[in-house]
Amino acid sequence: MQEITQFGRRGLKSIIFVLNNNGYLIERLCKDPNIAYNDVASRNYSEIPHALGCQDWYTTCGELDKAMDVAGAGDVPAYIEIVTDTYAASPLSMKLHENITTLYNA
Ligand SMILES: Cc1ncc(C[n+]2csc(CCOP(=O)(O)OP(=O)(O)O)c2C)c(N)n1
Repeated sequence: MQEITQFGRRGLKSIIFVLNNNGYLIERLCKDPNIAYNDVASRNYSEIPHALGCQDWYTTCGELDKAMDVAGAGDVPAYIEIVTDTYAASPLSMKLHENITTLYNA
């Protein structure tokens, strides 16, 4: 997160994507997915660039197509939060989860 300060300080037109899945997905998949210690408290991620001194950044947790258009134009730095389902996982991650008993017993 500290690097965002440097991006702002140097005036770089960065594009940052934050994937917000509400917690530690890979840890969820290694045991009971519902264990509460893998939940992360809700944060106002889109306010982070401003809090870190970045001026005039485009920040959004809104509609993705519009965000991609703005970011693609390249005129301003962009900070785009993408909220996914808490349990949305790649096929490979799901294979790990499905075989967790075998892995732990190995
Ligand atoms: C400094 C540190 N603390 C704790 C861990 C243990 N750990 C491994 S993966 C993980 C969760 C990863 O969550 P995130 O980066 O949000 O990715 P996700 O699995 O949700 O896609 C944690 C806490 C670690 N690897 N490093």
